[in-house]
Amino acid sequence: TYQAFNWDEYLKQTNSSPAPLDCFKQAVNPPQNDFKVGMKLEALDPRNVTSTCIATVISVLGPRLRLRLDGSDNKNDFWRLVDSSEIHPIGHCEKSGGMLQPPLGFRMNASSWPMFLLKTLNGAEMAPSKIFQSEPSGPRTNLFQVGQKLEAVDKKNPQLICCATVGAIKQDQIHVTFDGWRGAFDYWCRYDSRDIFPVGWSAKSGHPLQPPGQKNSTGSNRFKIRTFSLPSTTTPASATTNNTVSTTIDVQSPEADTSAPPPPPIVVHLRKSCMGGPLIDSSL
Ligand code: MLZ
Repeated sequence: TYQAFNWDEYLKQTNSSPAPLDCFKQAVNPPQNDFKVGMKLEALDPRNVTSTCIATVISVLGPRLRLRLDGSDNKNDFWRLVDSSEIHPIGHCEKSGGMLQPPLGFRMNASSWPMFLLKTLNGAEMAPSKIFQSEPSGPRTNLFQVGQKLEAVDKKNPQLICCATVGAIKQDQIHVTFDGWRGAFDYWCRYDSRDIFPVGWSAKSGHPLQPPGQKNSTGSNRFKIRTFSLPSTTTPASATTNNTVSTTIDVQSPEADTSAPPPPPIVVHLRKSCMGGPLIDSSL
């Protein structure tokens, strides 16, 4: 069975406190999710928030929906809470005097939009209004304090909610830092962002939670994780092409018998677009 991350133990280990509930613009009890895959609704285009588009539910995860704008490609899916103010039942836009728009990057000629809209809505399963929930009001000011723990969406992997810490505060913004990931995923957001949640929210809502990443070397982990950095283009040892970087790495482990000759270095070739995973610090 799925073992939820143990926040209590982690808070003790890290001698830290969770950010209190009233810091967040989130319902105290996570909203129920009655949306089903395939249902259609209206959503603001995340890449062009002045336009309302038709979206389809691609998947559901706890109180969140993975959405794709009709007429868009499958590379621009986005996630919304079921109590987001950015989603509405079909008909909402027109009722409020607006017009449904093609998504940014509409796959077809703009002139085919009216016909596309008719076809995409014809016979579609429309999400009923009763399953939409109103957005919670949220705090009037930034109540966060540096060092407090929280759960936060990893914007680079937006299906993930991860263990995080408030790293800094500046007026209405907080710096969300991801525990054990050396800064590669950190971001600034407003205190009332819908992408941050109180400790325990995932467990309560049936959403998976990503535990902290593995900090390098010093910990008492059974396996010492060794990280290495991608070479910069000026590193003489590296070969660089349009798409890949290559570098040599010494593979002697910290526990190795130093009287024995070191093993030969290994060469790795990495596609530049590849994040590389936790062993490669691509931020350096
Ligand atoms: N597979 C990815 C996930 C990283 C998730 C980090 N979240 C803060 C990686 O290993 O790079």
